Order: sequence, then structure tokens, then C-alpha cells
Amino acid sequence: MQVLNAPSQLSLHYLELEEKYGAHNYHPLPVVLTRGAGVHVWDIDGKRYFDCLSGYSAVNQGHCHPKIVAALTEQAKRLTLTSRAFHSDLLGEYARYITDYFGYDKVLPVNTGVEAVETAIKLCRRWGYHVKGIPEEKAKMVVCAGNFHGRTTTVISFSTDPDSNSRFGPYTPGFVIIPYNDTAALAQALEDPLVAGFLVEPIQGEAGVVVPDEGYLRLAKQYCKAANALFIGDEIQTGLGRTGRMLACDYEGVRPDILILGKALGGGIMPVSAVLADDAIMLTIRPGEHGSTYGGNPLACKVAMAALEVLKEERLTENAAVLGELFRQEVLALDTPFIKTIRGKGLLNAIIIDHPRPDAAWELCLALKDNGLLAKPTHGDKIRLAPPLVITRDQLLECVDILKDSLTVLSH
Ligand code: IF1
Repeated sequence: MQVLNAPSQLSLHYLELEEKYGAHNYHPLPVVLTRGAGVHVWDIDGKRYFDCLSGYSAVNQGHCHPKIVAALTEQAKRLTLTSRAFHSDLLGEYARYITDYFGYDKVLPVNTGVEAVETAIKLCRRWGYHVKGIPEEKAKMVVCAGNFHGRTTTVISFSTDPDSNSRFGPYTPGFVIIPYNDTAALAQALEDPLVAGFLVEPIQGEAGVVVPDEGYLRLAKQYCKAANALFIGDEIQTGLGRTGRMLACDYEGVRPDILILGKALGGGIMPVSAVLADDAIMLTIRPGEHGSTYGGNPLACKVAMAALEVLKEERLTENAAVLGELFRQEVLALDTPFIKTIRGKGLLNAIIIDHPRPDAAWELCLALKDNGLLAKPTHGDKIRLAPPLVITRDQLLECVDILKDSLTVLSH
């Protein structure tokens, strides 16, 4: 019989501080972390865990990657911020690096993921007016039910998750919501000549790692092209090796017209995000029409280049592909009635719990924590399992063993 460890006295101190002085906009697992290295994090009592959340895929390169930390600390001593009122000796170099890396004409650098999504929305609308010839103020964008693209007022305007958007209105108009993984609905929505673009996650993360049918993205891109609408790929979570390809869209040979990156672009060290597009789209925004104080700062440029280099040097994408296959195989082979299924691609996976107790997934996460693995439930019955991409085969198998042992908590 497994006894769930209560938080230590020391942890309670930190839990209480957050509870008392921090806004109550999260419900974290009761673990207080103080150190990280590679696939591991340590709590304040010295206990070590596998991090199977990876900062929601921001920590693909592993915690405190020495090369990225070195880039950060060296640049931090030299120059960190110029604002875009002046040039720096790194922005141009970074812009060339990242546009070569992904094959686009231009990059627009911002900080958090949702800012990059906002940027893509503005670019798409602007392109709609300037290039497609949509009458001013009339542009629409097609999005999918179950989407997660961030938390600004405009972006929650087209969320279908009541937790994210209820009682935060009034909302930004101009979005048409269709079911995910439904090309017929997309084709129909695209018949409207006022549609400027289609914004989509190649795999829906927040929805619980929902992988669309093979061919969905390819057909979606084809339909967008035929309708003269932009295909906008939000690869903030799925990009940068996570799913076993550099971009999840690469599985179907799809090149988004606008590509949105974030999370692991900052190597889990600082927020760095980016919007990539070709000139015909990017140059519709002119000086003074969009920007951000920290966007494209020299520190972020240096960190992002190091983060991208690490992905290639350490072949993290290839590792995600191989170990992802192994992981799904091993989990499917577990002899348990409590896992309904596992789904995902590469090292972006979720198990779906099958259990009469509604909080079974939360209970399992507490047991996983006690046994040295951190993961978080989503939508009640799903647990996302997404370790840093630097994980080794042996470490991955150890994670599966921890999962196997922890599942016994659901037998009682
Ligand atoms: C939170 C989920 C993940 C994203 C995609 C844009 C953003 C995100 C596809 C915005 C952010 C986060 C944010 C985090 C939880 C998280 C999440 F559970 F909500 F769904 F990763 F799976 N596009 N995802 O996944 O990026 O502005 O946060 O940098 O607590 O909100 P951001």
C-alpha cells in the first residue's frame, strides 16, 4: 500500500508564501523545486525527479544547458537591451541564422508565445487588406475548436475552453471556429472571401495532445492555397524537435505561410519567440506599426542561437523520434487496466486514464511525484508526458518503471 508523502515542513513554507502573496491563477502540484540539470530537477529537500513536463516543452534542451547558460552569462556581461530604437550587433546575425535555419525571408522577434500569436494575427489581417484586397475591418480568420494559443484578450476571444475565456469579455471579433481535424469544415469556411488565414496547432497540446489524421495538415495547406488564405502554424509547443521532426508540419511536408515559434527557442532560460514569413507577408507591416521593448534584444538573440544550435548538435529531434516510439510501445505493453490509451508523436505524449475516481489522474501524478517523476494532469483524465529531449533510452525506461509502480495507487 502506497502512502502519499505530505509536503515537508520546508515545502509548506514556500507553498504558504505563494498562496498568501501570489495570485491564485494556478493549481500546481505540491512540489517546490530549486535546481535543475538536464532531465532532472531537485526539490528543496534534495529529492530528485524526472521532469516530464519540461516547462510545457520550453525545456527541450534540458534544464540549465551549459552551452545556453554560457551564451546567456557571457552576453549578459556585454549588452542585454538596446530597444529597437537602435541597432545591435546581434539582431541581424540572429535574423540571418533563424531565417536560414527554417527557410523564410524574414523574422519578427518577440518575447512570449502569445505575443508571437498576436503578431501573426496582425500580420495575417494586414496581408488580407494589403495583398488579398479584403475591405478594411472585414478580415476573418479561421481557428479550431479546442485550440490553445495563449491568454491575451484577443487570443482567448476564440478559445472554446470556458476556463480560459468566460467572464473576460467583451471579445475581439473576426474569428470563425471550426472543428479540429475536419477538412470539409475548413473547405467550407474558406469559401468566404473575407477569410485571410487559418491558424492551427499541428497537434493540439492543451486539448490533451490531440494528433490529427494523417494528411490533415497537407490538405489544409492545399485548401488555404487554393482559397488565397494564409496557413499559419502555431509550432510554439510542437516545434523545435519535440514531436520527432524539427517542426510537426515537416511530417507532411507542409511549409506554413506564417510560422510561430516560442518556448524552446529560449532554451527554457528566457522567453524568446518569433514569427517567420516571406517578404510578401512580412513587409506589409512597416516601421512604427508593431513591436515590443524586449523583442529581439541581444541577450535573447544569443540565447536563441545557442538553443537552436544545441538542437542540431545533439540530434535532439532524432532522439525524440526514436525514444517517442519506444515510449509509446512500452506504455502500451504495461499490463494495466487504468491507461485507456497513449497518444502523441515523438516526445509529446499523453496517457488517458481510465478509472472510476474522477481525480484518478491527479492521484497518479501525486504518486509519480513520490516516486520521482513530475507530470501534470490536464482536463481531468489526461496526463501529458513530455520529458526534455536530452533524455536517454535508459532514463526513459526508468520513467516507464516509475509509471508502472505508481499505477498501483489506482488499485486501492
Ligand atoms: C499556461 C497548456 C501547454 C501554446 C501554444 C501559444 C502558447 C502556448 C500552442 C502561448 C502555451 C502553455 C502556457 C501555459 C500552459 C501551456 C500549455 F497546457 F495550456 F496547453 F503548453 F500545453 N501556443 N502553452 O501551447 O505561449 O504566451 O505562454 O509563452 O499556463 O498558460 P506563452
